[in-house]
Amino acid sequence: MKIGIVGFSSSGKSTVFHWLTGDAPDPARAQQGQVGNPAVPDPRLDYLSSLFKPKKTTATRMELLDTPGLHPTERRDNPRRLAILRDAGGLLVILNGFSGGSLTDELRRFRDELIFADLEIVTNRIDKLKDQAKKTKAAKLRELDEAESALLQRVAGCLEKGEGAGAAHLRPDEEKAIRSFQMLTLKPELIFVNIAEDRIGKPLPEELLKVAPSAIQAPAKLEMELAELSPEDRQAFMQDLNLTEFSKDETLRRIFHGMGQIVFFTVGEDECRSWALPKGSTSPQGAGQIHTDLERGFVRAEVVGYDDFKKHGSMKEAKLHGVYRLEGKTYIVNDGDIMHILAST
Ligand SMILES: Nc1nc2c(ncn2[C@@H]2O[C@H](COP(=O)(O)OP(=O)(O)OP(=O)(O)O)[C@@H](O)[C@H]2O)c(=O)[nH]1
Ligand SMILES: [Mg+2]
Repeated sequence: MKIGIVGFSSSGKSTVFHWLTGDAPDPARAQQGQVGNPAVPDPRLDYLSSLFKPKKTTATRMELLDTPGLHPTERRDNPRRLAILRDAGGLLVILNGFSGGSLTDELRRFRDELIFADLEIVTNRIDKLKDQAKKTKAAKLRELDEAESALLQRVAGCLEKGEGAGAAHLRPDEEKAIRSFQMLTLKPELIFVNIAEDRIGKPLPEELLKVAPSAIQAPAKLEMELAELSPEDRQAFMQDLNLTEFSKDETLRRIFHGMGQIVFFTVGEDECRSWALPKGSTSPQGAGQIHTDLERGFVRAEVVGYDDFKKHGSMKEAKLHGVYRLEGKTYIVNDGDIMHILAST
């Protein structure tokens, strides 16, 4: 899944990108967006790997896209800048927590930019449909255009009120009908506050948590500098700064799950591996992540939850205690499931 790192200019997007991916931002690629692919660290995969001792352990990766910042005052160009996010699966919004401005205000202004960009797309389409209506003679086609137009008017109404398209409470079929517009305000969003050192260990302001309950924070610049030190020096610095845990792994996990993704595992002597899957997916869709043939020929999945497996310590014990089970096509995969797909290919 591609996750866009977004925000106003100089909020620290490239610093966060550098920290999380280990790739230095390349000015030559700043305008079209730079891509990095960090693995999603998971202690559960480490445990499985220590047990099965496979030849290879592979963690699922996510795709982070560093994007050019939005201009806070000259807003006319912002929809064009946001266009590179249209095919992203989610947004990681970076707020500047080191310059002393109001975070809530910054987030509100940023969301307004997304709304504005979506509104531009929707109104352009409505205008086009109006033009088309004048020319279209076939009644059936006109009906279709009118239905689309009515739906878009509803969405535009929300956007004009300063709400995201989600406020239109679209039915699944309606959401499908407007999917091709790749609306920014419908994408999963996670707020990351890039804090200064003096905010370490302090909670985020209540006011911000009211509008972004799952917001996370980290001192990205400091964390990045620490990552470049030797382990001993790092330990000493972290003690001085009251930093208890190196938060990169945790941050990557929060981003991954914040985008509505879960992982399931496959295990064996050859390979232990984590796979990404959108929350709510069925077992054949999970199989499809491994190979399209496995989705097409899906018969059943053998499934055991990670916690159940760990409690019993082996597949054999898990089977004896009835927690290792067979599931069919309608099974909804849980985060941490260990799966073995049975397929006819
Ligand atoms: N003090 C402090 N400075 C930071 C922090 N994060 C970033 N900066 C500085 O802020 C400036 C902008 O950081 P970038 O990471 O380039 O910001 P950006 O959002 O990528 O900026 P644009 O791509 O131009 O929109 C740089 O000079 C950074 O060194 C931080 O946590 N604390
Ligand atoms: Mg940048």
